[in-house]
Amino acid sequence: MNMRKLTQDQKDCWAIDGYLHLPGIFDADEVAALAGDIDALRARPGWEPMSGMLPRGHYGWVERNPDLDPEAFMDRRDVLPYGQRFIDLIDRPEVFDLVVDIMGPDILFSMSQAIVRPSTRDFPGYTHTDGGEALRRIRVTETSRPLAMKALYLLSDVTDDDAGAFTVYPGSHFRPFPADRDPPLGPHSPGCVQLKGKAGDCFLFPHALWHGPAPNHSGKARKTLLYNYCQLFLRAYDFGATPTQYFDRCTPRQRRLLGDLGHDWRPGDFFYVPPDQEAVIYGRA
Ligand SMILES: O=C(O)CCC(=O)C(=O)O
Repeated sequence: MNMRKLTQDQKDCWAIDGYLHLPGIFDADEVAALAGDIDALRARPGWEPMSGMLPRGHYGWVERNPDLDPEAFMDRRDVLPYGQRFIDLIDRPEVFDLVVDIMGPDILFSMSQAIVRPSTRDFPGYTHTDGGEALRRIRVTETSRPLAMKALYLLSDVTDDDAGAFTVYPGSHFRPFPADRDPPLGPHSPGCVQLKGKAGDCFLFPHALWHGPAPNHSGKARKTLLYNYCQLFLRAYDFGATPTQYFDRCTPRQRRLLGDLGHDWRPGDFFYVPPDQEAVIYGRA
């Protein structure tokens, strides 16, 4: 299968700024369908942040989001079980092909997430890297493949400042970053850029890039889907074990990305790749 490759301009953007803006991945119908899918998650059980009850960044099981208003805050992890559209987004060709071009074929799908950022004066935004405390202290070089990266899909237009934009510090994945300032650097600090985009656009960025949400004073909620990928020797963050329960709804490539190596687990797995890895990921299997 012929997979898409980064253009030279995209390679330069990735190498220098550390992110890519891919406009128009979804058309208006698909945006509406996915936004509807996200709205429907609120009433269903799942993983959501448990502020104050668990270490920061951990999630707890809830029977439903406390607020059923589709414009209210929501941060739902592991959206794959909720529907085929969420599963099929794992290897959406217009985006996944570029992920493979950037990361190589020996990768896992590590995490999915649906976030709604309401319009509010109470949330100032924040800046962080992904992958927690450990990955924050690892910087790969310009010529290295990333350890992990993310696709952020916008399901709302973000055309103004402080409308819940995804913000980045371009190039920060290659530089020491003053992460210990008090107050911490955030979406209004020098060097931070609020990325504008339309519903249906996607942003790609490595976990090592300093980034985060801007405040949202726009009067409407900003909805996003986030899909993460990591090198095969790392691990997925959404599952304690390979999520076989929805394998019957996955293609062979999707199953491989979810950790199905084609045999029961044995030591050496994920460290050395299965012989058919490239054929499966490049879609020839
Ligand atoms: O835009 C958001 O709401 C969060 C995005 C982000 O910071 C992340 O995916 O780590």
